Amino acid sequence: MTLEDWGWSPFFAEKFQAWEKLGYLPARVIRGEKNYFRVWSVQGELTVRFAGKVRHKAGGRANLPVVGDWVIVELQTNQRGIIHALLERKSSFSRNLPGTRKGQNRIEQQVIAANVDLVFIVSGLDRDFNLRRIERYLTLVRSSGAEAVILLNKTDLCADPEGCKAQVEAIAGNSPVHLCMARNTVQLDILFNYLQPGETIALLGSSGVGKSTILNGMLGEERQKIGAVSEADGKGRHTTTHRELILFPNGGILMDNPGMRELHLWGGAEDLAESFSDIESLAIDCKFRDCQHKTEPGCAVNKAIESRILSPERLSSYHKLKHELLKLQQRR
Ligand SMILES: Nc1nc2c(ncn2[C@@H]2O[C@H](COP(=O)(O)OP(=O)(O)OP(=O)(O)O)[C@@H](O)[C@H]2O)c(=O)[nH]1
Ligand SMILES: [Mg+2]
Ligand SMILES: [Zn+2]
Repeated sequence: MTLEDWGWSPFFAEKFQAWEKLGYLPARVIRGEKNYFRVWSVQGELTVRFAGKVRHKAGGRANLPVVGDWVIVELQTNQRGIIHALLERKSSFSRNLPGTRKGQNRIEQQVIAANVDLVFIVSGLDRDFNLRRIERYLTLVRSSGAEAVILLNKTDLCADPEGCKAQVEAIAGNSPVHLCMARNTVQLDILFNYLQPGETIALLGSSGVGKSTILNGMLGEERQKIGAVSEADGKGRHTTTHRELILFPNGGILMDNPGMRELHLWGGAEDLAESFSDIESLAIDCKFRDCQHKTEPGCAVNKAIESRILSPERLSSYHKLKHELLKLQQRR
């Protein structure tokens, strides 16, 4: 195994130069535990902690290492080490972690993962199927700089998979959409086209959609634990609890992720330009430059709804996400 297998590239090598003289090693975070990380370096797998000053200097959670990051490690004995710094990220995706502190609503950026090239957005064709959620994921992924591929899994539980696929294609822009039944691994063959040496693909989606089943199917071994979905509400039980990078023997890296309960966007309203490019290009013909596509006269977007070119649900999803992003922008 080489660093390149794990995604090392000239981008990181350049940032690393300053540290090389100190005798430190670059390493990729492959799994995060509560108080330590598992990383991969040329010395193999290591267990590392970070130096107190790293936490101190970070000045916020967004600057602390997450799975996928490249870190600077000082090697100790027994495959242990200390993280001294985080190398600049090529890309990262974040969500807003809303919460309250002392009764005040607060916002906090949570970096979910770093240096991801491509995301498989996985959706189940059972009760999980929800176009609006897919739009939300697409906005998240596009704002991170990664590419998206949509996987509609569990075709065996759906009466009309092709019909669902067509609905998703209508909102997916340039992202490819594939149908699969993960338990039948032959159906996963097409996914190998996306696996490239040194490139990282993250599996994202709600709990129970089959992310870990897809990973195991592609790998050909029961690497990740699989959990049944609840009979009562069709939801998963959060079987995967850790993000983890898994290297494929013939090259390529897959990141399994826990199912996300809530997905609040982190970014700006401009992040909708790609995930809602259909609406944004219709808007060019609105009478008013600052048309909000609500009740304004001469609104080309609402006209598209009347002529059934655009669905009203998609427009209200656009309004909702835009509102969420604008509110976030104001509060930052
Ligand atoms: N019927 C059917 N079930 C599937 C398919 N793929 C996965 N499953 C089942 O769906 C359930 C959830 O699968 P997991 O792979 O654990 O789901 P996950 O997305 O990793 O879930 P979390 O780890 O909780 O986020 C398991 O019972 C799988 O056997 C499929 O194509 N068809
Ligand atoms: Mg899982
Ligand atoms: Zn308009």
